[in-house]
Amino acid sequence: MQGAPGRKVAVVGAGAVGSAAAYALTISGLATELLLVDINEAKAEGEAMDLAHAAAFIKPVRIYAGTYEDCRDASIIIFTAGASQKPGESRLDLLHKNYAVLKETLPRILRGGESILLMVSNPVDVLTYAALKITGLPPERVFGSGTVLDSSRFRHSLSRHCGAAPRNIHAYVVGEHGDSEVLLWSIANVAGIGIDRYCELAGIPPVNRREVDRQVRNAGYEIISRKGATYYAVSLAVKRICESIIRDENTVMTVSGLIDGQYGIRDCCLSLPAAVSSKGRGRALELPLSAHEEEALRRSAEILKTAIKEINL
Ligand code: 6V0
Repeated sequence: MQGAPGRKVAVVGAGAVGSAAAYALTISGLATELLLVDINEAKAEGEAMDLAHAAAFIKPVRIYAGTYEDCRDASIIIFTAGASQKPGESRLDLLHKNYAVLKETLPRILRGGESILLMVSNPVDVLTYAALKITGLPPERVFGSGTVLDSSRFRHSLSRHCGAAPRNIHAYVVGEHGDSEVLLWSIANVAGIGIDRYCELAGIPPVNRREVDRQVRNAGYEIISRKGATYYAVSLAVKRICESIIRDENTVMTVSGLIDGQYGIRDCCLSLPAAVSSKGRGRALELPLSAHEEEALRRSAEILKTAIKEINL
């Protein structure tokens, strides 16, 4: 059975994140063909079988395990292969291991074609930059899940404090998906009303910014110290990005991609809000930030550029 054109999604790395993303995509009905690839072929096969056996409960989708080369005609390739953080490790600590995996596999996965490459493996910003250099693809077709997850964590915290639905909260985390990320308090709002004003109107105490910042920034570490890995929320972030691509939504999300001059930053990948459509990631939006936020964003970019230098691209 052949999938309808444009709806084949490949997941490289069938570990915790890759298989959870495949599960989210299976339930979503977005893909007509779902390919899983892992260096551990048995693992990819087992995951594919387990998902495919949901056939009677889901929309038609061909789910199977395959090779790197089978990815080439996919409309979206989700890259989740490589090492994950162990307790106490930062995302940047994974750089050398995961860059080696990327360098070895990407030339086999992509050869010309029209695929969009969605990077998830960490450190996602540096690996997105590396993937751009290795593939030579246009920047709109190579981007990372970036701080889409972190922005959701920010909205979750604000939602709980404000007693408002997360979808009524607009709040972005930008910069590195990692320790130097920047929570944009200056533009965070509930239904168009600034956070502090909203709390005043609702008769609730102001948000403890320092505490929310700490929770959002450390969320990954907190989960890893308890259960060893994080995969459910990120896999739904990945599914949401795929949805915006497949349905050509132009949903604005903080995906990570090449920055070409915004805030004076160039030649590195980091997250800023950008519209995601069937063409991929649109140009990053240059939002009005406070001086303090701009400075923190530039610092985050410097940290990422230093990491990029470490891998001699
Ligand atoms: P995991 O469960 O160890 O799975 C990784 C998988 O990659 C394993 O099944 C490996 O066999 C496979 N793999 C290793 N080398 C290769 C190769 N050369 N070719 C194909 N497959 C290979 O890790 P997990 O799934 O938890 O994490 C995967 C990556 O996602 C890590 O780098 C995490 O740090 C990263 N995450 C990124 C997040 C984000 O928001 N961007 C969030 C959580 C995790």
